[in-house]
Amino acid sequence: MNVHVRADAALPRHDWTPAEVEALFELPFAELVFRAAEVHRRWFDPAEVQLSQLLSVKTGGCAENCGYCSQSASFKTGVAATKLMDAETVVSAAAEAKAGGAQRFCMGAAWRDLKDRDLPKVAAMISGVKALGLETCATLGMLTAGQAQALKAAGLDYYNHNLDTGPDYYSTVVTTRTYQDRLDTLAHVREAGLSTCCGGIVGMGETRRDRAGLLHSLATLPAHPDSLPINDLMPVPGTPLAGSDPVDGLEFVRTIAVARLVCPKSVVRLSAGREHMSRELQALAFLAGANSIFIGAQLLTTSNPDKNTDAALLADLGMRPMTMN
Ligand code: SAM
Ligand code: DTB
Ligand code: SF4
Repeated sequence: MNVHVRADAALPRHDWTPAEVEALFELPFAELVFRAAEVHRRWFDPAEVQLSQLLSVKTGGCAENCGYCSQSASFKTGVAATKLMDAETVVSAAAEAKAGGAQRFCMGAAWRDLKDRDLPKVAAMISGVKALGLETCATLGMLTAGQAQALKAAGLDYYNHNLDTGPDYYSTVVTTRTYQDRLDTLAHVREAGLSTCCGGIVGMGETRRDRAGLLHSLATLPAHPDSLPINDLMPVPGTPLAGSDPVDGLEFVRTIAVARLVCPKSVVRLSAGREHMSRELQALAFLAGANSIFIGAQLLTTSNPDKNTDAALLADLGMRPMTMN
């Protein structure tokens, strides 16, 4: 392989075929991780990691039936439904997150779609968080084009809306919405000028082909996601997918590496699931191109490594918070 071929391999492409993405998964592990690490270095400082923190601003009682989710009203998971938090409560949680080192604050609501009646309160929390000097992210379910514009006007930087899995496995995971519904909201988000955060989950009983299908869908979007979260399923008792066979750690790292290769400029987040990963597995994921994590001991409803555990991990790996533009 000469230098020119390597440089080309790092350029973003939107014409990936499913077979090409599957072929990357089939590479010998060390070759795959090496290629991903090379591409990672072309666009990023590999010692830098972007730090986001989540808050569930409206928990539970959701009308969708996503088979992995603790917050669906369809499953008995013991997660109590709450009302939408007040903006002041959210802003003070964001201030704490900032003091703890978070760079981006992500507000999640267990909604199928955003209702216009909730927009003023959501806009107030977004502008309050933005005024703290944090990047803002929200994940509120489906949006209309007008709602995406209103969120942008309120100071929203990122909108998270995951494709979750490959198109062929989607209807096994959720039946109350379609892949196309997700793609439509993502189009509204992009057209409003918001940055996109879009990825998926592994460990839901899907095949490698489905994982490749997810990454193929992401890599062939009109614009690659700005942030690309790869979640390892947090199994929640009471949800249909809680008993799925866990994905092997090396296969998880392969998924991160392929994400890095097919979306070279995306910030790939080693997202949910770090709680049950060894330090060594997380280190491999960083080597394979992950450069973002959620910090804080709570994700939305499930747990995440605490502050001291993560501080020690990043110090031992010689990693530091990503420089912000
Ligand atoms: N209701 C909105 C939606 O679904 O778009 C926003 C919140 S939802 C909880 C955000 C994302 O979290 C989901 O798309 C899914 O990818 C991820 N997620 C939810 N439950 C999870 C779990 N148990 N393990 C891993 N990821 C999960
Ligand atoms: C994403 O991809 N993962 C985050 C965020 N986007 C909203 C959510 C993870 C949730 C894990 C399960 C829970 O805590 O309920
Ligand atoms: Fe609702 Fe989002 Fe959970 Fe699906 S993932 S049940 S849409 S909160």
